[in-house]
Amino acid sequence: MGLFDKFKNGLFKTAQQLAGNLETLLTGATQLSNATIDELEERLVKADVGTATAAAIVKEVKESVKNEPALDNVILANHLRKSVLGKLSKVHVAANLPHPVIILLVGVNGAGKTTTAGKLAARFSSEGRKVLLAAADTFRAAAEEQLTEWAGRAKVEIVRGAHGAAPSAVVFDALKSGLSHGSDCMVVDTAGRLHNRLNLMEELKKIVRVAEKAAPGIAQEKWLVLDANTGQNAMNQAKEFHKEVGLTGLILTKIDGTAKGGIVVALAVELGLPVRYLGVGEQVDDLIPFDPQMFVEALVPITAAHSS
Ligand SMILES: Nc1nc2c(ncn2[C@@H]2O[C@H](COP(=O)(O)OP(=O)(O)OP(=O)(O)O)[C@@H](O)[C@H]2O)c(=O)[nH]1
Ligand SMILES: [Mg+2]
Repeated sequence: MGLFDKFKNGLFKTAQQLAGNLETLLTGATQLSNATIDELEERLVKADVGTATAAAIVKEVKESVKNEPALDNVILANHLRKSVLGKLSKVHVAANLPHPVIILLVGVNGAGKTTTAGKLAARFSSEGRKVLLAAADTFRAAAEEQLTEWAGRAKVEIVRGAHGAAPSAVVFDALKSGLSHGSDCMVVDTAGRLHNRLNLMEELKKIVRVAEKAAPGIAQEKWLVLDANTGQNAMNQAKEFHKEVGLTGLILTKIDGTAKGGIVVALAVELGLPVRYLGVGEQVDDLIPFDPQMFVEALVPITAAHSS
């Protein structure tokens, strides 16, 4: 399946809810009425774009369609795409990462960290990198087993600690071992933690410090893994994690199962953090590098808007 099809499939539910029916929005009118504007804003909010960002988008669309002599669904869809794209492009960064790089995956319980660690390992390995997985979720024995299975699937090395070992100690050993064996991409899976649990956030900060000590001068990415179904609480999670460890990116998982994929836009705009990847399923290749252009094209499908 091509990359754009993955965006389309992953965002299908959100697109249906947001724009799948643009023709019912315009109902043959060639101008945007206030009622239509309100309806568009409501759809954006329902897709979890967030009230402030939704308001900003409709304001822009309203302005930009003013000069259209004969508005139709296709033109409206294009203006909507352009507005969302403008916002996403501002915070987007290119996907290439330095060699070597450490990627720390953090987030609340069940967000998809371990699955994402496995998918990333497979992706980077297929790109020719020497990848190492670090099993720093020592909280549950099953977590290490789960990551070990992913290491097998991705055919990459894994470093695990003794059960109950301090996660920062596992990270230290893993990074030291990775660097001495020439790994150029070390992906660290951490235990799920609630953003408001102080002791767990302290533990995370310690992991970051220890990683800096074990691999001084090596680029460290800190990506927050978020379940796209979380709703606006995702914003609180992201703000807290960002405040504590200084995030460098976001990964939104389970996009495939939600009609609320607009949260991607809300997070990028309100936090100014780049979205790195989207998780669109449970299989190893169900992780797509974020591309703002493909994202908006999948989010606001033109074909669906054609039929009026
Ligand atoms: N549909 C879908 N399911 C996903 C995706 N990513 C992860 N999952 C599923 O979500 C569940 C939780 O994933 P994990 O990777 O174990 O989450 P975690 O953040 O490591 O969880 P803890 O370690 O318990 O905090 C699993 O059943 C995954 O298969 C995705 O992009 N799409
Ligand atoms: Mg996990």
